[in-house]
Amino acid sequence: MRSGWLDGRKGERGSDTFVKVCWDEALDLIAHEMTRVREEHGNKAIFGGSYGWASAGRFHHAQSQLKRFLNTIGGFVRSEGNYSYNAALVAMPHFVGGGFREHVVEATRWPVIAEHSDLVVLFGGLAMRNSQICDGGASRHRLADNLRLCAEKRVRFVNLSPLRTDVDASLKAEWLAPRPGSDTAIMLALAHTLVKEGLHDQTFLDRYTVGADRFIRYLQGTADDAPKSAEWAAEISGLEAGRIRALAREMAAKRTMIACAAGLQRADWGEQTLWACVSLAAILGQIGLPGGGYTVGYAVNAHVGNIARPFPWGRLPQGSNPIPAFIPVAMISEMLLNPGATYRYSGKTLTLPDCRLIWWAGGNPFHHHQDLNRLRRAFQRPETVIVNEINWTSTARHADIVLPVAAPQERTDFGGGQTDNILVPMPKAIDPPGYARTEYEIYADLARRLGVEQDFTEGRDEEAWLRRLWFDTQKTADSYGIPLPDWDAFIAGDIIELPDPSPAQVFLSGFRANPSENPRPTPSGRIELFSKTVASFRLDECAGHATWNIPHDLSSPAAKTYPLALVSGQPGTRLHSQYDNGTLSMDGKILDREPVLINPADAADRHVSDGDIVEVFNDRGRCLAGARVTSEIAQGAVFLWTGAWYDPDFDEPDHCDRHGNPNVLTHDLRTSEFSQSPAAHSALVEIRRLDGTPPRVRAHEPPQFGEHPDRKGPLA
Ligand SMILES: Nc1nc2c(c(=O)[nH]1)N[C@H]1C(S)=C(S)[C@@H](COP(=O)(O)OP(=O)(O)OC[C@H]3O[C@@H](n4cnc5c(=O)[nH]c(N)nc54)[C@H](O)[C@@H]3O)O[C@H]1N2
Ligand SMILES: Nc1nc2c(c(=O)[nH]1)N[C@H]1C(S)=C(S)[C@@H](COP(=O)(O)OP(=O)(O)OC[C@H]3O[C@@H](n4cnc5c(=O)[nH]c(N)nc54)[C@H](O)[C@@H]3O)O[C@H]1N2
Ligand SMILES: [Mo]
Repeated sequence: MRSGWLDGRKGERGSDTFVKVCWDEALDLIAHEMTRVREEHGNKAIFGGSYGWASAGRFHHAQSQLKRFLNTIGGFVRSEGNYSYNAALVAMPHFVGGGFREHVVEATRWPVIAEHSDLVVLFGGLAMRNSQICDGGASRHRLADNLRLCAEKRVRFVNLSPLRTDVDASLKAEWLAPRPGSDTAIMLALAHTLVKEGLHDQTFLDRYTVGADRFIRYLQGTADDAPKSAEWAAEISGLEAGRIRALAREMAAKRTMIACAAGLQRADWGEQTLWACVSLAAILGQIGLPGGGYTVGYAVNAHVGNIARPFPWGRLPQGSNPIPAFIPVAMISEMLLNPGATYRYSGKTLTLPDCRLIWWAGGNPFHHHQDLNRLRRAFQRPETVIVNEINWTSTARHADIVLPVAAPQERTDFGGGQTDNILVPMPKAIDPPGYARTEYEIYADLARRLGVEQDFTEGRDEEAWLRRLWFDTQKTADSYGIPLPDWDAFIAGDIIELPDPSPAQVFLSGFRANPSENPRPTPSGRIELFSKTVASFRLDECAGHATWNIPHDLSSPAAKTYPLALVSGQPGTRLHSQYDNGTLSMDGKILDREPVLINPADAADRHVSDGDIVEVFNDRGRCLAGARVTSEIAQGAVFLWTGAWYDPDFDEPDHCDRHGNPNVLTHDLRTSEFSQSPAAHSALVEIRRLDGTPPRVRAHEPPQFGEHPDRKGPLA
């Protein structure tokens, strides 16, 4: 427990000392505090959004356990969406219709691309490092094999990305490096060229879309006198106009797949990039054809375009949440700093809830959220912060109560990735070390103190729950004609591989074959290049069709002071911040700092050499990182991986992060009022060589426990 919380001191989260207390005392205090908050403010003052990836396992999944517990005591304020593709979740239903998660699951398979595509145009590359994982588990890595098929068939790849290595070398992709954040302009210019040269597919537009005329008028610049021509986009992106025009012609002449990385919508006006991508694909007219059309999110995990889950796995019932209040997931700082304020989201005007108690399990907001210095200020506001962790992360450091919980190796469970076809027995390998307990046990004990034990446990211990979840899985499998062994045989045995339900899937082929029988779930039943619904939102920066806007940092006066575009993608050596303290991640660091990739020309301008420690900074914050000078990164851009544990130096006025977490530099303005999504990829920075000895990185050090005069009881 944080010493200051026990003494009623606020304002010191992140820098305070901790004391050890025994489980009984901790749970008594939590029960007392939860009762107080609920009596004084109601359950609507408890925030249990608790975003994060946690670990694999169908039963012990951290968020599911927390949400079930909080629902048992009357509900909580939740969060909606994710950090991965939130703009797509909110915006794409308006112009393509349907949930975005299904889009990813229904993506055209790579073997189909190998067979039918001539050209794959990759906006944001196809990062092999990102395809190592999936939520809930990735059992086999299939992308490399599937790309080998593409190489054998001589499919041509064009990689538009700040990083050459965003595409596997075996594909021999042509590398174009537009300025980060300029993709929407390039997509619009490709569409403009197609229309101008009569290469667009009017039959497709007439049959499958609405609003093409409005969009085409925007492309032609009828209203704003700014044709979205190749020259116009060349100015914005730094690509040559001739190259953009030639690419448009090539796309029209060949069977072309347009692939947009999810990362591109994690940026200012990310919704517009998606809409521009869909609109460009519609104008090209190949949507629904084998190897043609578009996909958003290849390489967002191991499975997109590679495999799917044959049927849904059993899951822990979470109960129901009677509290209607929620926040879009990336509005966490906004909520804590401005309770009661109104904001726009998906066409609605909503109010930020007033949360007094935060409980976080299975996520690391002090890694994942943008503008960490702002998040630090926001985290001083609530009355109590509880964090369950298996590691002493920066989020644990910012809590009042840290509950040490069992890791996946320390509990029995079974694994099944959200989009995987393999079920994995996960028998416990060792007992939880130290005083750690499973989250289920903790909530069950707390539920007893709050008088709802039976509601939470339903009379089951962990093993009884596992048998029940496996039984549910078996029953569903049965209805698909797939026999599964019983629990005892499964947990003692090997993984179970199930058949791929849709190996030759082509995205939107049903819609193309018969649009009246398979209409899109949009108001018109078609793909909407102009949406009356979105136009009715009256957003300044979106007139109801894909629109180009200048990113915030670029249009600010500080753009001259901070000329380098910061890209902060996912790390190849870990999952986000998980196991940053492990050897694989540590081996990739430079003098214990996260590497920042910088082009030789940019490095020379700043007298930076490979291996130097540098300061990366802007008006929002500063961090230290290790310079990796490489021509794999475009000039004008720098790449700092996410996930180095945030390590603020409180002796420095700007709380410089000693370790290299990009989120001290990113902004928290979000994509736009359309979807309020995280916009991590839109930040400008400057870099200078650090003179003098860099301070020691302390992020991975365990806590130093202080003495607390009132708490000398034995640990139990
Ligand atoms: N700048 C920038 N920021 C980004 C992104 C970006 O592109 N750029 N990407 C964003 C994206 S897409 C995402 S998804 C987020 C990821 O953000 P997070 O999902 O928050 O990141 P993780 O490091 O996976 O955090 C999971 C935490 O859960 C803990 N944990 C693991 N298992 C358990 C368990 O069983 N119980 C409990 N209680 N805890 C457990 C781990 O120790 C770890 O601290 O980051 C986002 N942040
Ligand atoms: N090893 C590993 N794999 C992971 C994760 C991890 O932490 N570790 N995290 C997983 C998660 S939760 C997610 S959501 C996915 C994310 O998957 P993505 O969203 O696809 O990944 P990012 O790394 O954010 O971005 C992909 C690439 O886009 C490029 N890019 C960035 N900005 C721009 C731009 O403005 N224009 C263009 N053209 N390109 C740009 C970058 O070079 C980057 O490599 O990855 C998943 N895979
Ligand atoms: Mo993500």
